[in-house]
Amino acid sequence: MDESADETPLECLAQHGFCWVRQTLSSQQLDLARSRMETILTGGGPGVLTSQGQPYGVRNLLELWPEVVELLSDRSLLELLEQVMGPKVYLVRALFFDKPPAKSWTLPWHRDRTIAVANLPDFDRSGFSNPTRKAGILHVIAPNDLLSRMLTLRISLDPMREENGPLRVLPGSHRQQDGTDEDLDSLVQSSVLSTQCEAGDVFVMRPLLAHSSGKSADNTPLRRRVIHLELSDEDCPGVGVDWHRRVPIPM
Ligand SMILES: O=C(O)CCC(=O)C(=O)O
Repeated sequence: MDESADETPLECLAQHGFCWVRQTLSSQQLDLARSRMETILTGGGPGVLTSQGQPYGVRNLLELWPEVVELLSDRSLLELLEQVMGPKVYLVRALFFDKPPAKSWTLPWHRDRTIAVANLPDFDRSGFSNPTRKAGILHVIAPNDLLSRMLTLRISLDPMREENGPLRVLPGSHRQQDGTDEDLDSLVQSSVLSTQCEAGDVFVMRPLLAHSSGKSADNTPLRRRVIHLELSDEDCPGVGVDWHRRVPIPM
């Protein structure tokens, strides 16, 4: 299920719902990403998430830093994207998460089902549901057939260890996509995988892979910064619906 197993990244993604592409960022790209994120976090404004005055995330990163797409330049990563999605791939939403050492947070088991859209679909006929606004941007729950073809890339800007609140996943759960998030609690048995990586590694996952987020240890000095990029090969998410943002990935 990781590089030690006898599986290619492509096989791992199909079978388990995720794979790793290691060391995709140069040290200059890492420095740039960390410094851009610091400027955005300290600048505040719509989309910057705070808890007790401490910024810990950004919702609308594509508005604030559309050039984030330029971080996707590693050949093996782009080849994998092309193998999975074809020659035309769009970045359709970008988020950022930090876990500041003294202000860690957790998330329960869930699948990512919301996408950012420019206009409301015809809910009666389209398979979309639950419109909400997040940081002023329209979001809807998307149908499984769209979500199951999308990919999320999580670029780590710090090493991720057990002590700084790693992402946990249920391998293979992207194939049981009809269950509710409540059902996931019963699936959480011995199969939970706690992910670990170095700065610059990219975790490639299907949005319907069940995942949760652990809490950092009380005394850790480590932050845990992740740029989260959602990709689709669709020009628009459904008939009569447009993506809120759609940035082509230079392949
Ligand atoms: O970054 C994390 O640990 C979790 C984030 C998450 O669950 C999500 O993006 O849906």
